[in-house]
Amino acid sequence: MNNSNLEKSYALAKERYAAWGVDTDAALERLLQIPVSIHCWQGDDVSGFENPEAGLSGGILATGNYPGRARTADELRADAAQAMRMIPGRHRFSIHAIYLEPGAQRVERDQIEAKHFSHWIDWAGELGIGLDFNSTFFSHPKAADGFTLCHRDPAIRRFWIDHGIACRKIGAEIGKRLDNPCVHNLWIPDGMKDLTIDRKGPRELLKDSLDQILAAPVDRRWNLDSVESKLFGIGSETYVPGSHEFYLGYAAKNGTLLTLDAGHFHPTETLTDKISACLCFVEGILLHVSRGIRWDSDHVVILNDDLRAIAEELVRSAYLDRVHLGLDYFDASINRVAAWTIGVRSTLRALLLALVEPTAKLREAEIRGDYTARLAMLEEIKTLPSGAVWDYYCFRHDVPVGLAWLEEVKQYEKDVLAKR
Ligand code: RNT
Ligand code: ZN
Repeated sequence: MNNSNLEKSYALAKERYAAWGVDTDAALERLLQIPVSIHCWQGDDVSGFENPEAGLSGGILATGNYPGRARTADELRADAAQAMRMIPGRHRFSIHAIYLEPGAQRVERDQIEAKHFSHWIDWAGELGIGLDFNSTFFSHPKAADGFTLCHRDPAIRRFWIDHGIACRKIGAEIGKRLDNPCVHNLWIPDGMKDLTIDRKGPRELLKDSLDQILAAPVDRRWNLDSVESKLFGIGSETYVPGSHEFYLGYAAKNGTLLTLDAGHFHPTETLTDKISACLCFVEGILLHVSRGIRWDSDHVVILNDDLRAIAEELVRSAYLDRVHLGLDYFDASINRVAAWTIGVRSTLRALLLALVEPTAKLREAEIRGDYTARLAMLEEIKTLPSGAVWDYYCFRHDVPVGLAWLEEVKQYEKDVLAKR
């Protein structure tokens, strides 16, 4: 589509929305202010650079063998930058502790420091984006038996506590150096495959481990800790000490953020209804937007009802200042740069749809008790010309409009990925 058609389509769309009392210009300005934390691990199937041959453990799984996986931090940064060139707006990037660049010497996870991530910090600084951090409690010999912070062996538990402390310090240093607070997420794979006798013991150990991690003096202005629950994992089907109740209680009591991952609940449970419930008791939430198919399969996020409902909840309830929006999926069966692009663009489109919703009208109908009008309007607005608004947004922010981005990815695949 040429530029003048894009602008004409937008002008018509703007008029249609105005008739519903919606200001699309204001919606687009708001959208530009919302950062999405893009997860690094889509780019290399959660391998990292500590010991990429070690293989992914912890009951999470990247399936597929599409060529072109990033094998070095430079490759990963180049791929992510390519994806960001196709995503409107300025976002954040989320790295894991195993994405360190220690140089010639191997550095153990309880010894890592911000200097091992200095390339990442410099890169983020150059791009003018914030960085988020994740401690890595998996893909390591000391996690091989399925326990880390809940380990009964005090030496192993100590090792992982020290890892958590090291990561919080790194988070604070990242935040300070970028002048942009870093969200540090903590997820552990601990759990039992089969019938479990002692459900209490590992939870008490986990609570004590977390208390020790949080007791380390770390500047809360620059590092925001968040704890992530899970219902089950592969190999921890029967019992996971870090369950939702556990972490909801922990976060509420200790003032941390709470991470809600879309794939970490029973398949009929959605994040949408948890956000307002949890925010009555915790200061803030980190979302791991993901898409589980039958299990926590971490498929690429798409613009489906679940994603739309999350975005609607954030916008309708004005939670965007208390919710950090992050992505968590990894698909190795398609072009990885495309996987990033699709997921982030879909997330932004979901936010846009929520921002151009005539929420005031819907709310009035609900308060009046006119549920007929509420349902009728909700159906009617589904086909308002939001596509024209989105295209205009991409055009205005110098990223490919429509499927044009795919051509760029194909070219990048030919020029860069295929040569790996
Ligand atoms: C695992 C958790 C966790 C990881 C990433 C790699 O089930 O969702 O967030 O996916 O940290
Ligand atoms: Zn997650």
